[in-house]
Amino acid sequence: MAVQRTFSIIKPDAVAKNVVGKIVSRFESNGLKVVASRMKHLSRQEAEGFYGVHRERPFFKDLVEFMISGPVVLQVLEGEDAIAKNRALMGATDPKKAEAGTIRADFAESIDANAVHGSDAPETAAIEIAYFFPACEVYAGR
Ligand code: RTP
Ligand code: MG
Repeated sequence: MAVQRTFSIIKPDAVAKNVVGKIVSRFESNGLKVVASRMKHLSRQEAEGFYGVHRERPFFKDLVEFMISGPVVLQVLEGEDAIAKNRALMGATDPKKAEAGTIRADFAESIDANAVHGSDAPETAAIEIAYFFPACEVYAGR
């Protein structure tokens, strides 16, 4: 498997619970390296644009409201098989269904307040990274 980059958001619930370091530590101890990082309180427009693929879904409005309810941590993670690896570390979307030991099982409250976002494919990772980080703010991991 090749080295990949994936886009991560530590969502407002996890920032409010003060578990940013614990979550980043899971990335780092599983072979993912932080190569870009910024804290930001998203505007409504930014959140709607980011989650544009979900615009027609019934949960879209709640999702946007939640994502702008407080600051988030935006990061690019780099490593072997980074996209699938991050998804595995995150666990299922609904924390009640997330495997024990995953980030969502350990830190998420609900399907809305579910602690983290991670890209689901190489194409979306590239789009999501570029949405928040100019290339000059993403640093080589090795
Ligand atoms: P994410 O994009 O945040 O990494 O999560 P995901 O791939 O596991 O889930 P996705 O289907 O992309 O949905 C994006 C976010 O929308 C919220 N959601 N709510 N109430 C619902 O049925 C529902 N379904 C999804 C979640 O916060 C999910 O992370
Ligand atoms: Mg998704």
